[in-house]
Order: sequence, then structure tokens, then C-alpha cells
Amino acid sequence: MLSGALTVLFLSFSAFGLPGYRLKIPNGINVPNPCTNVFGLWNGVGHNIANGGGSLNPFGQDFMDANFTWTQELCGKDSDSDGKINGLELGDFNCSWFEGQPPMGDPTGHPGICEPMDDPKCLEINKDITCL
Ligand SMILES: [Ca+2]
Repeated sequence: MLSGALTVLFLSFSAFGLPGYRLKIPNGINVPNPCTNVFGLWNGVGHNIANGGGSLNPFGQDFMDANFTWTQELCGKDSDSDGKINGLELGDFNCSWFEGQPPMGDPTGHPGICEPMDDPKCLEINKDITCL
């Protein structure tokens, strides 16, 4: 139990902010920051904070569950429950991308943050998201 918790902690702090993981999803190095008061990119795509580290957002959890692999299932899932599947948010519109390929299009949102963030349905979903 303790080692499992430590593994999760280790993965949480080490995995998602690294460029190697960002290259394993389409447009992983180009995911927009949906916080209205912050410009730029959300580099820790799987995390609740833009620079990575700490706890995982729903997409980060699903990505970990998929063994850090962009699968058709992960592409077709709406991790953040905002009505847009992960593939649509990350510019892989027909879920055909694989590592090393250029993405089909530009990202349209963040796969782990419910958008628009001020939508009432998103407030509870995004309760652990930190805008800095
Ligand atoms: Ca989203």
C-alpha cells in the first residue's frame, strides 16, 4: 500500500511535465492555458498546475491508466467531461495520430480542464485546477 502510494507520488511529480511525455500525445508541447487571466501554454498537460508537478488532472489520470500511450480509447474519451473528446481538444480529430507524426490540426482546448472554465458545470470538475 505504501509503495503504491509512493509510486503514484513519484509519477505525479516526475512524469507529466517532462518533454518525453508531452511528445507522446498530439500537440503535447502546444496545449493552451485555459485560465482567463494567464497567457501561454499548459506544459504539465496531465497536471492540475500549468508547470507540472503535484496532483494529476483527469486527463493525466487517464493517460497514466493507458500506460502513457495515446490510444484510440484515450483519444475518444472526454477526460474532463466538457463535451469535447481528448482527440478533438488535442487536434487529432479522427484519432489516427501516433508518436512522431505531425498532428492533424491545432489543439482546440485542454484535455484535462473543463472549458469554458466559468461554465457552472465546470466549477466542480476543475476544483483542483490552479491558475497561476
Ligand atoms: Ca477541455
